[in-house]
Formats: sequence, C-alpha cells, structure tokens
Amino acid sequence: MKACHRRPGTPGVGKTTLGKELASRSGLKYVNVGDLAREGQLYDGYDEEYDCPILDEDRVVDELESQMSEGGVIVDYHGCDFFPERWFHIVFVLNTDNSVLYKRLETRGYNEKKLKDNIQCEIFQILYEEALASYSEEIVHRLPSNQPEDLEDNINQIMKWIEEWIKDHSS
Ligand code: DAT
Repeated sequence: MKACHRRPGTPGVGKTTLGKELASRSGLKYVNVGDLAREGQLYDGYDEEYDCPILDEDRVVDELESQMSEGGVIVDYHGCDFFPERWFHIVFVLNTDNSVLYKRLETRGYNEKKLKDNIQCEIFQILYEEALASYSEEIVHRLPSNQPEDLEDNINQIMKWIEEWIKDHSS
C-alpha cells in the first residue's frame, strides 16, 4: 500500500484533465501536488526500485496549509491519506477500466514494471480504499473516467455540487 501511493508517477486516470477543466469553469484554484513537489523539491530520499524521488509528505502539507485553510482549492494527487481531513469537503476517486488505462500508460512510455504496478494498484482499488479509510464515507465518491463523455458528466456533476455547497454555506 505504501509503495503504491509514494510513487509520483500518476496512473493516468484523468485527474489533471478533470481538475484543470473544473478550475477553469468554477473559478476555484487548482493545485497539482506532483508539480508542487517538483518545483519545491519536497522530497525525502530516492526510491531505487521505482526510480523516482520519495515525496516528503510533511513538507507538502506545510507548503499547502495556508491556502487550504483559506479554501476554494482543487487538489490533484493520486494519494490522499497524508492530508489533514479538515482540508476537504469532498473527495473524488477516478476509475478507469484496466484495458483503457493500460493503453494510456503505454502511450506515456511507462516501462513494464511501472505499468504492471499501476494496473495492479487499480485492480485492488487501493486508492479508493485509502480514501474511504482517510475521510468520512459520505464525502468519498467514485467517478468513471474512460471516455470523453465521462469527463463532461463528471464536470457537470461536480459543478452542481459546488453550486449547492456555495448556496448552503452563504448565509
Ligand atoms: P492523470 O492526471 O490522472 O495522470 P491525465 O489527466 O494526465 O491523468 O490524463 C491521462 C490521459 O488520458 C491524457 O492523455 C488525457 C486522457 N483522458 C483524461 N480523461 C479522459 C477521459 N474521460 N476520456 C478519455 N481520455 C481521457
């Protein structure tokens, strides 16, 4: 479980595509944790097996704390168990069928080991279970992310949720 969420190689389910499009339509801020870590070199050693730096989770949390307390932020990352629970009002876990995911990751030039591990990770729904274990069940939602229509549906659904949330919290 640990090895899976430590890897910065994102599984290609469409988080960045969805996150950026949502930010542009809703006016919320978008933060890509992988980019943030790279820019600030927020790493704690190197994982030889996966040939990638290991995320320094505490420094990532410190770095994000002030803007997360302000609110209105969409956070894009493949793991979520090291973020403070109070940061989030809703958590979405994107699901892509294995055959579709395999093709996307192959296009990205992932090697055989990285491909197998990421697909394995998806099969066991590790990230979904991690989200359920880290946040209240009612705020964790699974969304399909196989085809462009899914993206549009997901955006519309989340936009509705954002509008409702704003309505409920503006008194
Ligand atoms: P991630 O941020 O999870 O790594 P991404 O947003 O970079 O994923 O998307 C990976 C690739 O898949 C990219 O080429 C765009 C494509 N993609 C994203 N969402 C999709 C969808 N709903 N249908 C088809 N392709 C999608």
